[in-house]
Amino acid sequence: MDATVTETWVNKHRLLYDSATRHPFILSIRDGSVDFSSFKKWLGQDYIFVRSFVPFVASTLMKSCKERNDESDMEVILGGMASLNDEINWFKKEASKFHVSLTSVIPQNANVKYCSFLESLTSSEVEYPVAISVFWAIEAVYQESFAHCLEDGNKIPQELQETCERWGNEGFGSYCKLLRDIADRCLQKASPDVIAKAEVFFLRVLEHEVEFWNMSVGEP
Ligand code: HMH
Repeated sequence: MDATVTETWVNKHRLLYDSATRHPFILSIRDGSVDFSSFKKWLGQDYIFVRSFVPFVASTLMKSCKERNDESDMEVILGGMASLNDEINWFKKEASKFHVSLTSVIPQNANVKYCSFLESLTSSEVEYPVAISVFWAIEAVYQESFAHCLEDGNKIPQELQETCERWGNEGFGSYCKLLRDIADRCLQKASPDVIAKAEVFFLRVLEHEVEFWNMSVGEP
């Protein structure tokens, strides 16, 4: 069988894809050498990110409803929204465990940039195949990163086990696969222009993800 569009992208941009999914921060969680102050920084910043991810996902849900497509698309995206609701509560619980005050987190540059990128994609001018590809890519980076942490031979610190399982668990993996199937189905029907645009945005996601991890390990 021919490779799907997203398979082609991942293979073509393998180096960048790996730098997003095998970042030193992730590798340090896996081998247990992670610096807890980096983890706490990531936690506070990601809470802000997730809050701005919600309107983006909502806009993608609207786009999916307007398309004449498989009814199950809407359900998959709605399920994603529901898990973001859980995620927000999980961040609050986790932050109190690590004594991170979520109300006083100052969004860092990389985060601000990533959030405004997401905001620009909420526009109704942005085509559904583009939005759904971006949605898939964002979720897939976390899924692949944390699933890698959980692979055999890990030395994940006990306190971070739950974090890794949140995104690395099999259920989240199947959800990402569903998003990917939707993206591939839409891309298959899309015009060459839209496919090219979606690829560019896929690369932007990967770049933003690398910057986000960099921000977590960086100073201050
Ligand atoms: C930065 N990317 C970032 N944060 C997340 N929580 C996800 C992806 C996945 O939901």
